[in-house]
Amino acid sequence: MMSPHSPAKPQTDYDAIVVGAGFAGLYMLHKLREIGLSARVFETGSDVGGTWFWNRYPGARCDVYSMEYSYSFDEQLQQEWVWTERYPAQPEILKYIEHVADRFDLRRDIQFDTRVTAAHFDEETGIWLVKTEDGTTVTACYCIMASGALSASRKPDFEGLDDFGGTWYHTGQWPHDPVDFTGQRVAVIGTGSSGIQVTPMVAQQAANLTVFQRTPNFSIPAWNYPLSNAEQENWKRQAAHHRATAKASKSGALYQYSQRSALEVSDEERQGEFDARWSHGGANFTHAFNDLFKNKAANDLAADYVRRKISEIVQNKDIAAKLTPTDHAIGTKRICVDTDYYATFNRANVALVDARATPIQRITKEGIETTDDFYPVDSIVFATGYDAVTGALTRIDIRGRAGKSLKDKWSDGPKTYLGIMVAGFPNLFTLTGPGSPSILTNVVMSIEQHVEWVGNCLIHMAREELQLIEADQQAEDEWVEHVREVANGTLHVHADSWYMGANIPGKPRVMLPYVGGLGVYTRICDEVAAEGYRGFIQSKTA
Ligand code: N01
Repeated sequence: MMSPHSPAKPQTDYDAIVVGAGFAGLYMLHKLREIGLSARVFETGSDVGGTWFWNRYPGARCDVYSMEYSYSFDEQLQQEWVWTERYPAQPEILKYIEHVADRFDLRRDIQFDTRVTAAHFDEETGIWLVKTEDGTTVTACYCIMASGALSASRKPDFEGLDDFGGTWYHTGQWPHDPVDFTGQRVAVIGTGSSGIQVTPMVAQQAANLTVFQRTPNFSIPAWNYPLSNAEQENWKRQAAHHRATAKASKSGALYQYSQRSALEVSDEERQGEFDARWSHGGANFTHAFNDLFKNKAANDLAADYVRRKISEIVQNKDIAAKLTPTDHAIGTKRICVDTDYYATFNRANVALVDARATPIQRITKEGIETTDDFYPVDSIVFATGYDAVTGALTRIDIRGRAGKSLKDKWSDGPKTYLGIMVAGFPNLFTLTGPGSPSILTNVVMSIEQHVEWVGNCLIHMAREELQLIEADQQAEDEWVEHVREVANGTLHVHADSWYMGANIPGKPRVMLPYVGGLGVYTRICDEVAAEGYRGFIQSKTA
């Protein structure tokens, strides 16, 4: 605990403004209260939840186990909450987040239905002026961005969409009332994690469904199941151990990380390992050997295994061939986890269009026109993804010293120190920002690490009577170079993925998250703090 009014602090409306009330913003608010700071959270949505507030599409489900995709900071919360399935569905995650908001009485400091449009640093006073859509400006010492890595949804600018006579949806902005596709002709555009989840669900309702696929993706079955009390209680008994193991791991999750190369084992052993991982389900598959992300020959063996599975599941040979990924190494685009995705293409009411061979030209009043055909539809589901990691930040007019905008600073790729602060932007924190492990991990663990690091940093500032903390330019340059170097040692950099910014026309081609792993990253952050916040400029006055 510290005094909320350390002598270094100027007069402001709040000590801290937090942008976003998802997993990150809620824990940040709780942490700020705990250390005695006043805070206001601004949230665009009408309630808490962030990603899980918006992604209400049928089939929306997390691909990290429910027991792990939850906060660990409060033991009672962790012990009391009961999950019902191995992988939690969106309504259950949202219910959990709402429960957390109630339990810690968080809503009273959150202003909903409020979009932040600008955040400007005033060099003279050393405070942040944060502006919301209704024109209000509030001031704070600290501006903490908890705006999410996958929150700036992206609907490609298809010509003619405004003329479409039916209804269209984006998976990331799904209506609150359930959508009924019964009897309809429906198109799903996009076959990433969202498209792969929504497709089997829509197929069960629609009269016919046409999936427009530009790039086939690798997907591993989830084999979701109801969690038994015994499994859950057993996990909870060992929660402390499980959480510590997850936090020290590469992905912040309890995968079985193999120590063997795929190239050093016999064909039988390799087959056995892949079979076991496939039957187990989920992203654990990509950890079957320790070189799948680094060595193309090793990766090809895993990719070929999944390709064979697709050809076994999908009955029509032409459709199976179209669904088979060939242009990227498995895992270098985010691996998908599905329930019945490939098998859905065996249904008589489902068709697949290769939107790379015959791209979508325009949308008309009646449907979708490709270069060689026309598809009449009543509804379109855009599962076309996000301006990931940086989009939610650059859509806000954030300005640091000398009025320099973050968007301009990042015009040739995001630059941060540790993914959490930016040179020239004092007292601005970016939770799970670019250059941190964020969405390459079980993001709740990454969020907890960031929130706790920021909390300790603010305690340090109060103790030292500091007004400002800011990434040093050289430290930032070195971190950016380190992030680049680690990424270049992996196959990730060869894929046209959203990790690489490749899904947004004109976005610089940079590996956005830090690939070094959560455990390694946490150690680096802890060392930096232990060395008196090495690489940060700290000042007592503005
Ligand atoms: O988005 P995506 P997402 N014409 O960017 C296609 C997390 N998540 O919402 O690959 C035709 O992955 C695009 O094609 P291409 C998870 O981290 C997790 O599915 O660019 N198609 C691609 O197929 C995930 O990775 C969960 O060639 C067009 C698709 O749209 C991240 O969110 C569930 C197109 C976009 O795929 C984003 O996933 C859901 C065009 N003009 C999401 N433009 C779970 O936990 C784009 N596409 C399970």
